[in-house]
Amino acid sequence: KKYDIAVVGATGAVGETILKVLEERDFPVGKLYPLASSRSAGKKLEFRGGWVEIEDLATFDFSKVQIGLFSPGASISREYAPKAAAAGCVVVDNTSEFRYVDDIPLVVPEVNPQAVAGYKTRGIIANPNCSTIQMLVALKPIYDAVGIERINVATYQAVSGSGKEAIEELATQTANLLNLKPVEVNVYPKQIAFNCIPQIDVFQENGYTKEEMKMVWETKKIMGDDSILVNPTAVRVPVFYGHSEAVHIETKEKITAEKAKEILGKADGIVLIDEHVDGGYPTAVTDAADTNPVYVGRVREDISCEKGLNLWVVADNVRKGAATNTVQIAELLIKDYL
Ligand code: A2P
Ligand code: 11C
Repeated sequence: KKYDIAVVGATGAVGETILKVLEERDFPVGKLYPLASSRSAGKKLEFRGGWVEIEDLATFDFSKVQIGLFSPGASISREYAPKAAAAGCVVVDNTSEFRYVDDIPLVVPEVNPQAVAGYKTRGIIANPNCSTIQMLVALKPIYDAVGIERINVATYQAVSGSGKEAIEELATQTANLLNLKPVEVNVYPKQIAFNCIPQIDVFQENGYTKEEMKMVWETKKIMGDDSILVNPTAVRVPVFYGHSEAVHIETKEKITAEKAKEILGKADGIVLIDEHVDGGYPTAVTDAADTNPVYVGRVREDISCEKGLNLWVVADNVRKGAATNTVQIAELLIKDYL
């Protein structure tokens, strides 16, 4: 059986990767409708060796498709995802718009695949934030084994998380600085080339940024456990693709690093790289970029805390953090529901 699919935001950093992942995973696509703004309508893009014309989201009839994979930005999803769902299209939405709505499921296939069933109420499934997805893929096997009380996490996030303009900003600033030219700052509040910025998304009333609070809210919802405490610091770094995270957890029962590695080494979606030698750990650029797994390394018992465990977690934010997770959700939908 084949499914007609709309990819909304098909010209964006995530949309383009969704198209690639659909091809790579041989998703049973019948007719593909790439949708974007009127600026892109009429242009063509390549899919499975042929050329497909981009259509204008504003005038698209969603009754023509069974599944819509959305990543056009929150305000556009707010307007069009409910319209698509009302036309009978099941929406998997990558934006933050619907993640905290009670009757809309928020799904990481390795963590809470059963939640997909909740799509029936509103016709929409939300895809979590990239930094939450990779952290929870890494922590779920440990949570299942010994429970987790508290997560302390510092992120090192790539510019591709902010879309194509940000990718260009890092490239241009870097080239200008190396050529002794002045830099222009547009996308980020400060220079990103050769720098680290401790702000991702807007500030909230409590002094945390929205990216940080997303990790708090989404962890509780996806794990189905309101008691998990999360203390995040989210930092933008001059990396193009791949978010890294230093994750420090306190478990309910003590787990040794050795046992944790044994469990992680067998878990779905995880590649464990953990040797105590130079380079015996994963990094964003050399391991994760342009691949689908979540990589874990530097697994250590916390020397300052009895039930503490430390991990280094890396994944391609545009793939597992967005496009791949979206396509995996669509795979669960067609396997069990559509
Ligand atoms: P377009 O290229 O036509 O502007 P990114 O996050 O990488 O910047 O990508 C955003 C994606 O969302 C692009 O595909 C972009 O299409 C699409 N998009 C932005 N605004 C709209 C809109 N008003 N209607 C439909 N698609 C939009
Ligand atoms: C970033 N996490 O790296 C953001 C990008 O909520 O889907 C994804 C924003 C979101 O900037």
